[in-house]
Amino acid sequence: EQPSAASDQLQPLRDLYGCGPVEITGTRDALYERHLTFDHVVDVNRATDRQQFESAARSIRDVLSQRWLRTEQTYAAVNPKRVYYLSMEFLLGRSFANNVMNALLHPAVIDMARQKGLDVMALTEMEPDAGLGNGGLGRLAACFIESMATLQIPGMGYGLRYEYGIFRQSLQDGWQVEQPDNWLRRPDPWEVARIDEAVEVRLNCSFELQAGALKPVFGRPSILLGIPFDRPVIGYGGKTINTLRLWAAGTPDYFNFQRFSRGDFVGAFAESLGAESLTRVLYPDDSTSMGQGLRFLQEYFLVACALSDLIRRFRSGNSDWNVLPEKVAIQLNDTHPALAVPELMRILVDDAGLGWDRAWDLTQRTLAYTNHTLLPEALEKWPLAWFEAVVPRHLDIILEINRRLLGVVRSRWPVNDGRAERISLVEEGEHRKIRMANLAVVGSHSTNGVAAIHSRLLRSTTLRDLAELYPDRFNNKTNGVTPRRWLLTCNPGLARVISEAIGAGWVTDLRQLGRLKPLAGDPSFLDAVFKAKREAKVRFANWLKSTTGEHVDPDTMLDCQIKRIHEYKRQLLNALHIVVLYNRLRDSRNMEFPPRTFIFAGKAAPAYTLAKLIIKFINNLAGTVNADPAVGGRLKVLFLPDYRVSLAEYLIPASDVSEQISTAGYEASGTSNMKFMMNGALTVGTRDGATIEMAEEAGEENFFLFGLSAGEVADSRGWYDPRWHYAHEPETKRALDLIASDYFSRNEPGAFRPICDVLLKRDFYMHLADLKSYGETHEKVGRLYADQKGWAAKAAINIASSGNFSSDRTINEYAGQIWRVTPCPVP
Ligand code: T68
Repeated sequence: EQPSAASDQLQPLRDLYGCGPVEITGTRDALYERHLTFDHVVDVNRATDRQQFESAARSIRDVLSQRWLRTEQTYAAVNPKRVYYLSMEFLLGRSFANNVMNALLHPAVIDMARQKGLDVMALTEMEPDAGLGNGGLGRLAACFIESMATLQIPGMGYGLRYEYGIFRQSLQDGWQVEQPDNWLRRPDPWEVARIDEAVEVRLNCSFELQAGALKPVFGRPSILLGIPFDRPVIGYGGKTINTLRLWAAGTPDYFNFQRFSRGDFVGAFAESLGAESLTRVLYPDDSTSMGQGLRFLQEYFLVACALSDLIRRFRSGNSDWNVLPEKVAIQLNDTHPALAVPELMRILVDDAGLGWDRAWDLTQRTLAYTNHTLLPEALEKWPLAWFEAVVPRHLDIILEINRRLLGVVRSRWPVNDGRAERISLVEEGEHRKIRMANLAVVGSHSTNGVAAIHSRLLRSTTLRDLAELYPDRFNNKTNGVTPRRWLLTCNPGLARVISEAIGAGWVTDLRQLGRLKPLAGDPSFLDAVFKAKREAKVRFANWLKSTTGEHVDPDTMLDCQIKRIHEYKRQLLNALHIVVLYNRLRDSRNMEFPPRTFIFAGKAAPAYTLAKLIIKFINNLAGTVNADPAVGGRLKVLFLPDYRVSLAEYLIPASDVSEQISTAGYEASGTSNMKFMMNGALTVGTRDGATIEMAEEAGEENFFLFGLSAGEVADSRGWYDPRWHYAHEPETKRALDLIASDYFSRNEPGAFRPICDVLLKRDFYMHLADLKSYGETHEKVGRLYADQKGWAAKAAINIASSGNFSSDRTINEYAGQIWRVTPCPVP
């Protein structure tokens, strides 16, 4: 049942394995059964879905093992420049379908499933999401390592092997409830533990468990073990298989031998248990730096493990320290791994014995930094006292960097206008702090933002003084997403329509989607696009029904806002507009109105009280609207619990409308915006992040842009008054009055008071300023949706214009302009 284009895609597989060392045909069935029999010791016919999944995944890994080995052997032999992507988060989601697809084993798996009567869908549902990230930043890291493998770039990801990923969200009475995500409860079939490659991390403190919590004990030096767990990262076509190396904290055997031999058996264990909890859990905050000591330790642990590992690899192929920047590029995903600056300096000065200037030059030329936010509350600043307690040598190094830095600044700008204080790595005050963003900019050769507007604002506002000091360092790399996961695998119907029209080359060269543009006037193509959308909607509706019991009508317009819950992302603007629509529908029963389903999904940081109240509000709104007969099924609101990668993979292909409505100037880039565009949704959005560039590609006439620009937001800060809108816009007033009247909180009087207060007293994110134009834009959306052909044509133009937003394009830019690495094909 594969289209001819897809069977062409098999040719590389035949080339690869046909005469290679792995004989797939004939042995692959045996692989699967062997795993059931020998790993699980279970009758093949009585295996559970989970056992089937584990065995299938293990047999896929078996097929890939030699290629994975060969990749590393090739790098070791060729000694190319390598890239290391350091990130506290890799939001991988599930791996099964994508590994099968990228290895081109799709037909083989379908074949085998048919023979053995396996339900591949049921089997893939057995894999838990690897939720090792909060949102965009972590998912970007996952897309980037996939693109590096596809582009045959010698790249490696370094992260932490959290035992618990992002919490699982459920709803109780409309409120978010967090549950631990014990994703490793059952063995993960993809990972390989490499105990032999463990590294030591030296700290000036040790750990103790006090009342179940990890507490550092200062002044007592200790050694931790970093144990690497490797996961294969399969490039499309299966030629290159790179590695994602995740570190788990452990204790060396000899760790507390003395205490142990003194007879304090239990005490010795308590300490080792303490150390091991370092990588227990991912911090669930995506937009504030919570300033937790344990997080600081996690960040240092990642940096120390990664640098020790990559320097060991570098030394095994190179004897001259001076070639470090020609052989190694290290990308810092936000400031979270910014301790790499003093750590690399420490290695070069203390361990390698280089002089300061030499070490500093090598450090800067090796490191590069990506910024992901303009929100001041997200910028990391760590107490100087913690450096002193945990990594005192690193503090010395940072202070020496700062002394030299301020010398340069003062000689260039002799007039004291506060510039040196702003640039300083140290924020003065009662509790002195180290500014991690300043450290990252100063200690690297490149600082990039993640969309054009974001990079511009970084230069002109947040990092202005540093940009004036180092103008050549600042650059932009607009984000992208991998089309393998976010189109080919998650939307097979649309992928087939595209491949039938222009061939399958788009899978690794997304720009080719541009060739669809002339087809936006071709009725048979538009019909095929429409059918693929309808098919994806039915698939999503069935999946939702079977997993949550919730009903979605595929004949309604699916309008989605799925992302972390945050004031700046303005889920409240969407909700207010729904209240406006609700009021209109109650007023007139025979208003022209295409039936709409508004879908929300997203997690709130557990300590972000207002974000949690926003979730509660959306759920109460849904309860009222969905039950009101006056609405007559024309409006439905759903908040889907536990937003995660695998949910997005079902929902995005099914969506008609993508909500990208952040206050202009606050969303660094956005990446779900790109996924929706590739899957043929139309965007309702502000001129923010990468949405601006997407609209430029598609033409504004094919986008629904509205609201204040970033400049207008900044300019109106001084005089903006939300009450003006309340007083002058009747629908705005009516919506807010309805909320304040407890109409949506009859059993919880006053529950939404804080929301009304936020909107009417300050409205920092300017919801009310944009509500009117948002509503007008949605009226245009409704009118176009009634015209099925007109809608399909715009959807097709959007798909055809999304080619720039592949992470392959982004990675090519990083590789050429920042890392200066070239592909290293594996023979
Ligand atoms: C996101 N940032 C940006 N941060 O909000 C988004 N932060 O605009 C952008 O597209 C994306 O990064 C990729 O560049 C985040 O996702 C975090 O998740 C985060 C996590 C911990 C601490 C701070």
